Amino acid sequence: MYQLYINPPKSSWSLRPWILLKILDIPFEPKIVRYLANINEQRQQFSTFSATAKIPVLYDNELQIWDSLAIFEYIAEDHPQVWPKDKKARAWARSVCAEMHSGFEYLRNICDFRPLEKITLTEIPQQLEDELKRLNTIFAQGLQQF
Ligand SMILES: N[C@@H](CCC(=O)N[C@@H](CS)C(=O)NCC(=O)O)C(=O)O
Repeated sequence: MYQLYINPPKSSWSLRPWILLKILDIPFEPKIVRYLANINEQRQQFSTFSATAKIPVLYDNELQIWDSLAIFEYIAEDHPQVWPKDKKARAWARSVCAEMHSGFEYLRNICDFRPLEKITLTEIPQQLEDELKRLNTIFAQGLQQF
């Protein structure tokens, strides 16, 4: 069975493969890890199971996959329902995932992932506004096309 190292309430990166496995009903063992106040200690601890000392990390027996998008692709090899069947829809889905994976810097930094807290912004910089618009476009396009 897969093992997935995650910190669910604190890490949006962790939630991505967790949601995927849950939605597709793929059995896995969650390995819950916690952030430490001392980042050096945390990295030392995380490096015992993660090549980058970051999470999420998936294990398939002794094989380690240490990046969320790589985890999706690895799971897709045995579970083709991860990506849409239709080639065009698949290309769109992959583009959106890659865009989210490597972009949205302002959203990520300004709207830090803290689902249990309310964050009040005193201003919305133009770059954040642009990223939010882009996000809305992606959702609208996806819903309309597929
Ligand atoms: N590109 C990586 C990013 C992983 C990442 O940044 N994880 C954060 C969790 S939110 C982390 O472990 N940070 C700890 C650190 O930076 O030392 C992925 O997609 O898995």
